[in-house]
Amino acid sequence: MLQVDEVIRRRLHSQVALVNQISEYIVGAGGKRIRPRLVLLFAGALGVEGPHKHELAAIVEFIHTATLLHDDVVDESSLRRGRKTANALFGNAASVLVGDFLYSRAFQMMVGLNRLRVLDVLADATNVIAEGEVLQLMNMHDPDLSVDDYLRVIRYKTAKLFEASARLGAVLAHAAPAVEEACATYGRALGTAFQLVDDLLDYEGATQELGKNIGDDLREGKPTLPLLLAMSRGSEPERQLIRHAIEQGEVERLPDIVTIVRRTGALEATRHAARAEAEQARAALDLLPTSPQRDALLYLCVQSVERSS
Ligand code: GRG
Repeated sequence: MLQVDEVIRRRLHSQVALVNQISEYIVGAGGKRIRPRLVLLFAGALGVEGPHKHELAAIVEFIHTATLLHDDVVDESSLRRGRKTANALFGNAASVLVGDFLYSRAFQMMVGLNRLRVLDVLADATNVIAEGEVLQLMNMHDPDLSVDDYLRVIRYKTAKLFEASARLGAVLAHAAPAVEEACATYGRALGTAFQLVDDLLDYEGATQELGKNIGDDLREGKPTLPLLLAMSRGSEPERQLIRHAIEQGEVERLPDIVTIVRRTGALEATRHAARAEAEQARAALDLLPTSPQRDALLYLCVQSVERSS
């Protein structure tokens, strides 16, 4: 990961001062770096040597960072990674445009790898991520969203980049198709678990620990699984309160809604769904030879679900 950091620093550079300022601001805030870790761990588990894996890991982190910059504009978020968001500090236009810079820099770097398959995987993944965001936009303020439609959004907007990161480790290793699919399955399931937990932490977490504001999802009228489950388990007045809050994007009654979500066991049920996904991810690793990297991937299954930030 130190080598990935070095690639990130080197490749962030631009002749344009504001590009450097904003990209260093968001990248400098850190982040968990899970997606690049997946590239390195799968590549390492399958015996890949050399610098290409560090370049590829930096590429997925750039794409991830571009999506965060765009997402915070779309969601009008003010806190990310424990700091003011780039849009809050530099404005929406600068944030979107520096997101574009990072996104296109990632594609420049992909071309440098000279592997059409890498371009293929990431062109598809980024297209699906964008579709996921549009689907989510269409679902806003809809308290009647089905659980299946909710799951589709999180598979597109979050799990797809996890899947691509894991798959690319196998692509670099020229792995057999069955092994590549097992890696992709791991990434998809882990990414789904990760987003389920992300959604529950919006009601369970503490702003300070999370580094972002709790209740943001409700403020935007996002019908996430904790709310969908609380509506199906709550009393009629509780259901009506949540319906109204989703429709209006209203956080005035957030404390009451948090109480309902907790009392109905919706958070525990969401974590349970995340554990089931993590179990699928774990099972996909059976096809990989034993190695320290495989052990780390097993550990990630637990950590992604039991995390509190
Ligand atoms: C630029 C390809 C492209 C698309 C733009 C706005 C948008 C379309 C996509 C947003 C997708 C998105 C932000 C999904 C949420 C994924 C998610 C869980 C982000 C948080 O990931 P962490 O917790 O973040 O890994 P850190 O800060 O740790 O890096």
